[in-house]
Amino acid sequence: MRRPSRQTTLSLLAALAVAGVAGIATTAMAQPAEPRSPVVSATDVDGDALPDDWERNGYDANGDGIVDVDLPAMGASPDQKDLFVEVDHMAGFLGPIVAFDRAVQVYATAPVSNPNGSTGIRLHVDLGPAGGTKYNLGGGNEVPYAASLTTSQVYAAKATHQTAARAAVFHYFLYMDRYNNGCGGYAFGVPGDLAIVAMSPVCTNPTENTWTGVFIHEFGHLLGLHHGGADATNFKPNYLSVMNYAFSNRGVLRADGSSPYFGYQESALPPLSETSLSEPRGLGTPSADEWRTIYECPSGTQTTSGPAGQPIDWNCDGDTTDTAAQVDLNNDGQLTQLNSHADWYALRYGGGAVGDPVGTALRVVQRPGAP
Ligand SMILES: [Ca+2]
Ligand SMILES: [Ca+2]
Ligand SMILES: [Ca+2]
Ligand SMILES: [Ca+2]
Ligand SMILES: [Zn+2]
Repeated sequence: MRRPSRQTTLSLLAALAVAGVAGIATTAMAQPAEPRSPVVSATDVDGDALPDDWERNGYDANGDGIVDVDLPAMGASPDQKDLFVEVDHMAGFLGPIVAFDRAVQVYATAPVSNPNGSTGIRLHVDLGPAGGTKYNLGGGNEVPYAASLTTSQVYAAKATHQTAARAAVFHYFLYMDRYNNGCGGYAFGVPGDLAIVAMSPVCTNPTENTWTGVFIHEFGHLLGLHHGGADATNFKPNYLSVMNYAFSNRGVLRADGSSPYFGYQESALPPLSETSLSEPRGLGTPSADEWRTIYECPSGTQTTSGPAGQPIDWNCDGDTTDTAAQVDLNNDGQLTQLNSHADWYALRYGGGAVGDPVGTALRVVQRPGAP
């Protein structure tokens, strides 16, 4: 249902990633249900899916008294949210380290609160030796080069290059040349523990923003976010998140023109009804004035608004006074209600094997009232 004009406004990366979306569902359905009995409970005060015991004493995967993954030595604590990511790469495909600096900053400034009274999520990046002193937690490594990997080869790479004990703690990214002969980012599971970034010069020319956006976008999938937050509806103008393809490569646009935001949306904005749009309302709340949004005119032209709490010319007729405009703002061929989402408070930290001890089926439980 996409008009040709849409494709011309998308970067190649995003266009290719569209193809990946269907694959995510297919992949997820193809996975057998995880065996989860007997279920053992462990407390997780900070709600990051890593049991307090691991964060306090380290994780001893086989119970031999030797810590296999020393979480506290790597900076974790049981009273603040921690996210661990192991990043392996093919030579030449890791991208700029500054993209990881920017990601660390985005999570550090997340609005989520912690039991220790702080806000923010500590992102611990393990690139191995490629990360120098800053991002080397001893697990990241270079993997053998291959021009393109299939899905089963990606799963095999994780199994080969990440230890089982670490898989209970670290999400896993593989930076590689091409995936199924294409480029883009791809998350295997929403939520999940495995994603790839395939930025081959054969089919894309990523900027620092692209490298930053693709990592945070794919990590968002691993943390349970879809392209519309809780739903898969893409390009919603009231969804100001790097999960939205309108912002995944360029970031969410700030009204004052300063650097775009490569993160997730904090508060849900009011819904937009595409059958009866009020232009004077804009995005319906003064807090939206901090941002500009992107929507599609009836002509098929992608348009950027002014401060989005102000009136917006949804039907692109030159005024901002229409009170019942009908416009397919996200160009999905339907007039529906578009719902926003409070991303940061909905993150699921325990995707895939993260938080589950090797060979057992521990289910982490949060204390009542834990964030
Ligand atoms: Ca924890
Ligand atoms: Ca923690
Ligand atoms: Ca108008
Ligand atoms: Ca629509
Ligand atoms: Zn995506």
